[in-house]
Amino acid sequence: MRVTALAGGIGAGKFLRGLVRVIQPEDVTVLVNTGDDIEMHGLHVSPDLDSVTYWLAGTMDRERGWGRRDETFRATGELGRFDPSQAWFNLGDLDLATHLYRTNLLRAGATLSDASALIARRFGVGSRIMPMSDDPVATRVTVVADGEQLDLHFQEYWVKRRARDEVKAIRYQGVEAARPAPGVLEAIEAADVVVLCPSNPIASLRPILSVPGIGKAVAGRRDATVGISPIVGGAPLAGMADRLMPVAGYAVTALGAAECYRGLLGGWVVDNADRDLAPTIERELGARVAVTDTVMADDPKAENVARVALDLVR
Ligand code: FO1
Repeated sequence: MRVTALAGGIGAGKFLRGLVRVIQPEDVTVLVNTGDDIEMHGLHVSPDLDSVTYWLAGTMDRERGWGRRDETFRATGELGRFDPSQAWFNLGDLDLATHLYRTNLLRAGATLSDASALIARRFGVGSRIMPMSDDPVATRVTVVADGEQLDLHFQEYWVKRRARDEVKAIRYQGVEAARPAPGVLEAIEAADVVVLCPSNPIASLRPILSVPGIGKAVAGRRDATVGISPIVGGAPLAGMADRLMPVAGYAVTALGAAECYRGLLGGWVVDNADRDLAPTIERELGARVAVTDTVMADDPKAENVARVALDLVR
C-alpha cells in the first residue's frame, strides 16, 4: 500500500514514525510545508523538511520537538555574545551542517526537491520527502503590537516574539505563483491513502493545500483521504494553532480542525477526549470518524494512530 502524507513539523514527525511501523518506509511519500522556511545568516533553513527528516531518521530531539538530539548551541550562543538581536533563532551546531549543505546545493543550482532528497538519503530515510514546491512561499502573520500593525515572517511571530502579539491575518506570500514540486501531484494521484497529518491546519497544511493544483488533487482523492485531528480536548498538543485557527474563522476543537479540510476528508481521527464530537463531525463533514488515543507519547502509540487512520479509508 502506498501512502502520501501532507506534513508540517512535530505532530507530523511523531505520526510518521508510527506510519513506517505499519507500512514499508519506501511506500511513504511526505509532502512538506515550506511556508516556514526562512533565510537566516544567508542560510536557507527549512524547519518542517528538517523536522520530518530528523523524526523519520530517529535523530530528533523528542522533548524539544524540533532540531536534533544531543544538539549543542555553541555557535548561536557565541553569536549572541556579539549581538543578542542576531541570535533569536536557535540554530544548533549539528543542525547548522544541514543548512550549510542545503544552501550550498541551492547556490550551485539544485532545487529544494533535489536538496531534500539528498539530505534524506544522508540520514538513511527510506521514505520520499518532498517540499510542497520548489518556488518560494512565506507564511506571513499580520499582528497588532502596542497599537501598531506589523507584518511578520511566521518565525518572527512564533520564535522571535514568542507568539505574544494579537494576530489579525495570515497569508502565504508567493503561493499563487508557486508550482507543485515535481512528483507532488503524481504522488497524490498514485496513493492508496492520502493522510493529512496532525499538523497545524493554518500554519502547516493550508500552505500546502494552497499551492495551485494540490488542494484540487487532494479533493479528487476524498474517499482515500484521512486526517488526524491536531486538536485534543479543545487545545493543540503543540504549537500555536489555538491562536491562528480563530483568526481564520475556525473553532479550536476537533470539529473546527475538520472544518479546515471541508470537502477533502473521507475519514477523520479524533482523540478519546473528543468522542462526543464524533456524530456531529460525521454529519457536518460527511466523513467517517474514528476515536482513539491520539496523544503520541511514543512510537507504539503513533503506530496505533496510523493503523486506525489507514483502516478508516482503505
Ligand atoms: N523553535 C523555537 O521555538 N525556537 C527556536 O529558536 C527554533 C529554532 C529552529 C531552528 C531550526 C529549525 O529547523 C526549527 C527551529 N524551531 C525553533 C522550530 C520552528 O520554529 C517551528 O516549530 C516550525 O517552523 C513549525 O513547524
